[in-house]
Amino acid sequence: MNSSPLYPVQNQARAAVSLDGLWRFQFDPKGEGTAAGWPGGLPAPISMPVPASFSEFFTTHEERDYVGDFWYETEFFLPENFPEKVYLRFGSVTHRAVIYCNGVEVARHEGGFLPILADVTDAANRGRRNKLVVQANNELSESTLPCGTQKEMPDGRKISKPYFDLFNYSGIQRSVWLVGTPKDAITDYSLQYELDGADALVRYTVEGGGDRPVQVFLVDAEGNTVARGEGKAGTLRVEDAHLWQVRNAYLYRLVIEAGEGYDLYEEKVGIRTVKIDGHHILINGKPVYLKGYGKHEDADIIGRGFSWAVAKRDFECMKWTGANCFRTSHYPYAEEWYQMADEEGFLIIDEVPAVGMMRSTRNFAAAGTGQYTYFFETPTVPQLLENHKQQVSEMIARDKNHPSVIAWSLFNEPETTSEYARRYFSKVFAFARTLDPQNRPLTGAFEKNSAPDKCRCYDLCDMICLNRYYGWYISGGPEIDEAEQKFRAEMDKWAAKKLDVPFVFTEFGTDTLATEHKLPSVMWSQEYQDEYLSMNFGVFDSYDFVQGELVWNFADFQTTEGIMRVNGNKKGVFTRQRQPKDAAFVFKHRWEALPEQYKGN
Ligand code: GCB
Repeated sequence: MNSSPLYPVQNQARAAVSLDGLWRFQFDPKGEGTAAGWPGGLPAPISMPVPASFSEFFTTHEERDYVGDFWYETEFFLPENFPEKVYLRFGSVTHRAVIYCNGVEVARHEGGFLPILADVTDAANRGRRNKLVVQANNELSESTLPCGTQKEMPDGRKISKPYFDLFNYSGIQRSVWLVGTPKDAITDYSLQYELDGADALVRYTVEGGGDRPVQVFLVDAEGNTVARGEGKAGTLRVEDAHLWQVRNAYLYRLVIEAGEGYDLYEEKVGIRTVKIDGHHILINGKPVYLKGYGKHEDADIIGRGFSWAVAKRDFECMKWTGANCFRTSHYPYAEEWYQMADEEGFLIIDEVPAVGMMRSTRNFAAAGTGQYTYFFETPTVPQLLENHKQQVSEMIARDKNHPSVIAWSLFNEPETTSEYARRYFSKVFAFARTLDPQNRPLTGAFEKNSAPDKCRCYDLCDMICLNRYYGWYISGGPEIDEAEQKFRAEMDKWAAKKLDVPFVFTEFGTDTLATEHKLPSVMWSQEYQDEYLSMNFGVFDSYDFVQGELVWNFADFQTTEGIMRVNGNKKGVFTRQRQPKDAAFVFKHRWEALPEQYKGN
């Protein structure tokens, strides 16, 4: 049960109490908290909102850019009549955590973007207030995901040196729940779909519930039970099934009961199939062209903290441009994003935090030089592989039942040109292939050195995702015609390989300041962003095997400081405040006009 991936629900058998709110917080730069007894309570805490990244609240460099151990603390009341098993569930703690309840260690977890479940049935006291303390740490290394390092400054202070282009936001960035379940709770379920004429077959398996009889009900949007199954595995036939369609979602409610009301779990599910067929991505047997964004969880003040309000605005902006898809670059997002995508009929390429697998502070810069950094040749690799596999398995366990998830991205821009990389990723892919009951396509995003004649890993993928910046990092501004020639030369090489798989552009874009206009255009102006886009569209439209375009990025976002970043990455189609740049209108115009099954025949 400690690893149940199920999202908390509240019903007659279960309790779910939100612990979000104002917690207490303390930095521990010398890492002395554990020895000093902090698991039992923090000596000099300040207040800290949960969920949120801690960085954006502070007014000093030392606090905003803090690297090392830091602690959170709160209390929770556990009612006498709470269900028998009691858990704390953190949507995530970035990047690693040890959880203490009343001074007793109840869980530890590596990885900052997936849930932590801590069994506190024994450690927590009923009818009393209980102390909850979290020791967190946000250091980066080459054996954990995402990859990076830190630098020690002359005064002993550490600063973060990510090998990736996003600010190393940390903290309790997602919701925390106190969860109660019966002792033999339902711990997991999986679904597989097959269409049979107008009907759908829904194969299910259920875990947990002890020896109690299990019943499964599928309830339609009007509340009618349309199918019922008995036992921990079975097949439901849904007559005249109402399919979950792209940007036209229909959700049923799956209700699982163990014993006579002993445990009850329910969640919204969508009936749809996903398949790759040659160059096409098929949803319910019909080709779909992916239109949308690489995103980040990133906003003013809350940093990478989850906010329903920000998510709502983002979906409204994405829908307004006619998008149908986004990639959770470069880490699994808060679960609520997937719930909203399920409701809105959005497609998600779900990505593990395998970013920075190239030795460079910001891998886009290394990509420019083309220098080999021996990343997969070092002694840290076995540990990194273990962590990578762990996060792939936790991500697929968490997200497998969302109809919105159509593919798993197992990396972003690693160094893929060596035999070492091939060996490494062969293991990651072989492992991932054993995990998803729906066998969704596996992919990863390749940067420009993963060229058709150099990459050793592209054939591991069911769908090839390319991040390309011809006209920005390569031959930008007045050289844009040359950029197009180089771009087409690369695409011709891919075409010559006659690979029978879809290609999707998971990144392309230009940094653009929302304040800059210039005629004729210059790089960084809104006019240049538009010209760059129309050159890119021309290339995409020339190759049938290109089956999607996810622009980088949905919105401007925070990064580490550097000469190529103006208070962050400005490749947003929207500003960080989610207002449109001119490019948003360009996308709206194009995507609304593209036929639903563009390049589908
Ligand atoms: C990339 C990375 C992404 C960066 C982007 C950029 O290739 O995947 O994380 O933010 O380029 O803007 O340079």
